[in-house]
Amino acid sequence: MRSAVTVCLVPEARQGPFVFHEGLDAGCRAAVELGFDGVEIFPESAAGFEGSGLAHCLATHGLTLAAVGSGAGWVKHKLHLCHPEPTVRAQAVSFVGDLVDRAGELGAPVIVGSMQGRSEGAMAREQAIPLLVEALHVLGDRAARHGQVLLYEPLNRYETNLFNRQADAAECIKAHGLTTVKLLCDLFHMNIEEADMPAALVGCGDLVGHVHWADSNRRAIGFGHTAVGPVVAALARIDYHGFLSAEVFPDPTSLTAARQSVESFRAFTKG
Ligand code: LER
Ligand code: MN
Repeated sequence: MRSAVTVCLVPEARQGPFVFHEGLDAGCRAAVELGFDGVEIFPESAAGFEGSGLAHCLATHGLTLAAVGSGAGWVKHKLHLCHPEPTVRAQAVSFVGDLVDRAGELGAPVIVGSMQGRSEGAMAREQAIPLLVEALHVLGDRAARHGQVLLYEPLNRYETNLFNRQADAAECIKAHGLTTVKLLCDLFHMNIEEADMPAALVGCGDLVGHVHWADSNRRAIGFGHTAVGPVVAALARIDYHGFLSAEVFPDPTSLTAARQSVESFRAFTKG
């Protein structure tokens, strides 16, 4: 397993669960100094991302791009994939799709987390799920053109009413032949929704494509009360070799959260 840390490039997400907020170069430099293997970037859009000098920055620092978040489409533009308005849904697919292409060129997968949206108003959940599935097909196929998967992230009940538990999302992925989609298992969301986090991970098996390395209170692992040993043992049991990516609040500071994240990564993975 490999370690990663989040770098947020979106000022509107300053209060969000991301470790570094001081720009790409500062985030990459800190990640390297602390010994992370990779960074997970939360960019404003594909366009901003393209001009950000990310490829150069990664090469300079010898870092891997672990994944790219697409949530700015929601945070900045209120787009999502299950919106009642077809034009807004199309804009959401286009926003994520452009990121899939840019991230794909850099060898990384894109995350559909907040951009999945939720069913509300006249949009019943039974209508929203097929819209989500259709979008995952389109975006997953686009990722596959770059040799990547698309990462779908079940969120806790306060953020979506589409899929909250890993097993339900896995069932949907299998039932609809979404072969280019894998799960992002965020330990913060799982702590809220799963009865047994290790069992949930084992149940997903090779559908686990990425992990958000966050404690029960969304602080760095070790600053909350999740029993992480059995979680990491479950990941080892399913032969997970992907990233444990720290998507946590910069609490008490970015540096302390980052250091705690990488130290807990080493302690639990013996990495
Ligand atoms: C949102 O709560 C989250 O976990 C993010 O990774 C979604 O983009
Ligand atoms: Mn997450």
